[in-house]
Amino acid sequence: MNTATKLGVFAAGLAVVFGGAYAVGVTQEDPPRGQVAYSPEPAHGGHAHEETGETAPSVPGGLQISQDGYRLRPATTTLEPGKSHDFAFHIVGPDGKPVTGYQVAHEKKLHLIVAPRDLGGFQHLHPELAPDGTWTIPLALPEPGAYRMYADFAPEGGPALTLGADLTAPGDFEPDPFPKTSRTSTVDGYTVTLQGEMNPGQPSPLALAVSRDGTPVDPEPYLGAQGHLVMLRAGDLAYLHVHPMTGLVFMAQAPPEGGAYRLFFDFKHDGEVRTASFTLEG
Ligand SMILES: [Cu+2]
Repeated sequence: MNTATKLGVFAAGLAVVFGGAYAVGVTQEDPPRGQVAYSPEPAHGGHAHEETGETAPSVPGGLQISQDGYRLRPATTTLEPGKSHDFAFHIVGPDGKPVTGYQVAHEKKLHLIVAPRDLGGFQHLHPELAPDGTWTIPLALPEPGAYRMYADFAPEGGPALTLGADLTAPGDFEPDPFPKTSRTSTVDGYTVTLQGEMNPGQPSPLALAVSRDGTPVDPEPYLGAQGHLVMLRAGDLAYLHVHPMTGLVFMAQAPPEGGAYRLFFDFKHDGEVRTASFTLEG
């Protein structure tokens, strides 16, 4: 699909969702890392064959600990629950050495996401990079259980990748059931609603709205947009990329096979970042 077609699909999708109100005058924001603002293949590891119109089977991000010559190497994967640890990891490059040069995307060189495998929680962190390529961050796994960490980054001169690894907080735990479909989330007195459908295999515009005490709230700029949306798939915790479009509209791409997804929306207001969460199927 060429870019014009993609934009057409995007505009059509918005027209369906928003009754045409947004279909005119939508502009794409400057895409990070020089990629198109929306691409039908996963930005992380997918290989589209534009010249033939065929798309090879692609794997979403976050499912592999190594890919395209790069390997995620946590210094430890077992953390005592409920306690802050100085968590460290490396990204090892094709030369076998820790990567020290990274491209900036969404204002950071690397985004670290940590979520329990039942998706009943979410942390979005920005570790510090030492000159030798060591990433460090204080990290607490709140409760006993199995967790997934995601490193979302692009090395200088390399591909955008999301590598994933399991972390464990030892102890007895009861997994939470996967939350039912929900489009409204409340956090610290804020109500966040999500509009839009997850269309399998199609670019799916999703629009968020934030309010407090019934009054709309305009989130402050955060990570180069009006918020940051992450989508994790139920069942395997695939990390599915979502691109900011304009304002509080994001473009998600759900795999054609369908599935259930947990979405985590970070927004900033009164100087503090909060996370709203939703479940969508499609
Ligand atoms: Cu981040």
